[in-house]
This record gives sequence, C-alpha cells and structure tokens, in this order.
Amino acid sequence: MTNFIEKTVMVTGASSGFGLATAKGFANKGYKVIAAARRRERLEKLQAEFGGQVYVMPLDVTSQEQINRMIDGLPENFAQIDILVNNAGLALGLEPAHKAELTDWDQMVDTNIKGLYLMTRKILPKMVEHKNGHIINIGSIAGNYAYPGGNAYGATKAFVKQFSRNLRADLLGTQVRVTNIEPGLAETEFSLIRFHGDKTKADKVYENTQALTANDIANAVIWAAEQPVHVNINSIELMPTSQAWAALTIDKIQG
Ligand code: NDP
Ligand code: 8X3
Repeated sequence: MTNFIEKTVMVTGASSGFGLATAKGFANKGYKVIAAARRRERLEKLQAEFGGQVYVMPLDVTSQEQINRMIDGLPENFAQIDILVNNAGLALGLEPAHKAELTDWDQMVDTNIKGLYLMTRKILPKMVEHKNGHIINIGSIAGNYAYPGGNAYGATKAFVKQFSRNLRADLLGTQVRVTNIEPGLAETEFSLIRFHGDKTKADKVYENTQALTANDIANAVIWAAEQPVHVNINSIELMPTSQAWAALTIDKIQG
C-alpha cells in the first residue's frame, strides 16, 4: 500500500472484471474502497489483499431494501462516499428480439438500469450536501451503436448514457461530477454470463483478437476520477484497436 488518501470510493460489481480491477486500482493508490457484489467470498479475497482499507459489502443492486440497509449500516470511516462507480451490470443472450428470453430482459433492466439509479439516488444526497462527489457510470458502446442481438442490453446502456447527462444537468452548481465510461470489446466474465455459462461460446468472442482488458477500463475510471475538481469528464468511449464500426446492412430482394 502506498500513501493513504482520505477518499472513499464505492465500486459495485467488484467481484469480477472491470469492478475488481477498479477496486484494486483505487486501493493500490491508497483510497478506501467499498467493494460491493453478490459473491461475498470473492470480495473477501480482495479484503484479504488490502485489509481494513477495503470494506466488503455483499449486495444485490436490484434490491432497494439491501441498498438502504447496507449504505445506512456503513461504519463511520466509510460512510462519506466520495466516488461511486456504478459498474454492476450484465448482458444476457444474443438472440434476436423475437426469440429473446423475457426473463433475460427483465434481469438486464433490473440490474443495468434500476440497480444503477437506486444506487445513485441513495448516495447522491450526501454528495450534494457536502458539495463533493463523483458518480462514474459504466455504460457501453452498445448504448451508442446498434448490433444484432444487442436489443435490450444496448437499450439499458443508452439509458446509462442519457441518465448520466441528465444527472449533470441536475447537478450543475453542486460540484458533484458525473462521468459515463463506454467500453467496447473487453475480456472479462461478461461473455460467460451473456451465454449462460457456455465457456466455449464465450471464449470464441475473444479468440484471435486483442480485446481491452479490465485494467484498461480501470485506468480510464481512475483517470477521470483524478482530474482536477473543476474538470468534468462527461464520457470516455474506448475500444480495442482491433475493433471498429461495420457498414450499415441492406436486405436485398433475391432475384
Ligand atoms: P463481469 O461479468 O466480469 O462482472 C460483472 C460484475 O457485476 C460482477 O462483479 C457481478 O458480481 C456484478 N453484478 C451483476 N449483477 C449484480 C447484481 N444484481 N448486484 C450486484 N452486482 C452484480 O463483467 P464486466 O466486468 O465486463 O462488466 C462490468 C460492467 O461493464 C457491466 O455493466 C457491463 O455491462 C459493462 N461492459 C462490459 C463490457 C465488456 O465487453 N466486458 C463492455 C462494455 C461495458 P456478482 O455476480 O458477484 O454479483
Ligand atoms: C459490452 C460490449 O459490444 O458486447 O457492453 O455490447 S458489446
């Protein structure tokens, strides 16, 4: 551990991927970290690495009751959250809309939209009261560009984009900052979850290419957080060099 900065960052989805890398990145820089996710045992490993600098919060962000109880129950030395990284989220399925599972859509909406706004609404008032805070949301390029099978997932990330912008409009004059990080292809457990545990299918997504890493996203989050307080990074869209846009497609009548 390096020098201890008296700032507290809360990261949701800190048990894997971007969230884990972000929690570690902040902890390595000396921040106090509240690590939240459903899988407590993974969070405990993080705590074993950093000790009392990390507070483990077993939390399902879709539950308002859990959010209220956990945030209200924070020990005094973690109670003032300076930075909230709303990272918990997931994609489920890559089927076209007419074949998609409604339960998958429900879970994506409950986590990526509702979980994100419940967390924000709970933590924001204290930030505004203290005239200090930073909400960093993890959106996606899927919120900017349509792709086959992106249907509800991309729409949840479009929500994250516009919610982030509208937060900025509401928070003008409060000194509270808002940033939307929009990554492209990044290798984490994301595809394993998307394909309901099918590892062969998940591995294929990252095969023969160089995707972004979780650390690349953590670096973007931490960079945005560490800009001087008069600078608000509205959004960062990042892709691996190996990813770009495709042409629009046209359905031709077969002659
Ligand atoms: P991972 O699957 O590796 O991590 C997802 C994290 O979200 C896990 O820690 C998981 O923890 C947590 N999570 C999921 N549901 C809940 C819930 N209900 N309550 C609390 N935590 C939850 O994927 P990534 O790191 O890749 O994904 C992180 C974010 O980045 C997501 O919002 C995703 O949409 C976004 N993203 C990912 C991209 C990619 O290509 N990987 C690109 C662009 C955006 P647990 O299961 O323990 O609760
Ligand atoms: C994750 C990136 O392109 O798989 O948000 O939707 S993508």
